[in-house]
Amino acid sequence: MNKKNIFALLFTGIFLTACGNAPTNMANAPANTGAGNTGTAPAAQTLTVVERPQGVKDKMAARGEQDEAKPTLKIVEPKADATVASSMVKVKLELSGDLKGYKPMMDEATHTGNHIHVILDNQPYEAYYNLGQEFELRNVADGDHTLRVFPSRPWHESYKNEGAFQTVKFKVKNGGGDATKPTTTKAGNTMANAAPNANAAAKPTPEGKDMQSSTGGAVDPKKPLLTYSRPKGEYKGDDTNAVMIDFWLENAKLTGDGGEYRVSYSVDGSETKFIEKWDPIWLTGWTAGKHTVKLELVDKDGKPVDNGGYNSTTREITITK
Ligand SMILES: [Cu+2]
Repeated sequence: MNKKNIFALLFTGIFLTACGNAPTNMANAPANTGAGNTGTAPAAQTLTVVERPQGVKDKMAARGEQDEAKPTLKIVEPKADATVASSMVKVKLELSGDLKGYKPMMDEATHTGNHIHVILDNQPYEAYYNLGQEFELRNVADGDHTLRVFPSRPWHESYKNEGAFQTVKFKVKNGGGDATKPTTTKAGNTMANAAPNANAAAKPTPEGKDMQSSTGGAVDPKKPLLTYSRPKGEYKGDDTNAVMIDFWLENAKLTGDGGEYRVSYSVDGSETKFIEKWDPIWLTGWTAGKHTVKLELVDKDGKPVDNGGYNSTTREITITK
């Protein structure tokens, strides 16, 4: 087990402790009897799988055939097995395939649009909109790294066609990156930067993000690989009604698709459930507060299938009602 897994387990443990008063009061207890609970621990919740929300169906209909596109990506930079002598790693992608009008681009009015999910190591993805300009992974720690990319829709559902998902390994050496010292060389994340500024318009600041300190797992790209994509971050308003679980699968077919694997999910450490077809699912019934979502690739018998630690991932999300 690597450090990341240990951390995830520890984190889950802390979370459970925080929401149960007695050791026997597990997160899937029928009622939250913890009258003394204070702070941000969420109330007991019952999650239910619901069909694709009407709002998403409407968006799909409005997009026409674009939703049937088969976008493919190529990672131009960093090159596979490259050594980068900088903590700022530029990602350059080429999009092709049967696009049917699919084009990553942020709509400045709604701050949504088609985009690429960019994942360094097993960190949460970053959204990348303008492929005409490189995406900057900033403050990347020295060491071996894994990059994963795949195209996504405005509501963050990934395209799942062959060639959509790409991955490379690379190394940062003498990059000077240090997680305790945020980089000062560039402006921050431009995704929220919609300010009409003459200079910015002439040469927009590249999209990018200060990365957490991490290194790549010992991933075998030929073995079954589960990539956690959604849910992520904070959900507000209508977005809290149904939260999508979405992931990418490489070299693994689920039982419902004629294969031998399943994806298990567990929210807040409660009962493990299984996804048997490679499609997103939507869960309703979320209570306000922080929640953990764990996705894991398992075999027919429910046993975890490891690949460099990436096939079991736990993320924290926040539901704001
Ligand atoms: Cu997204």
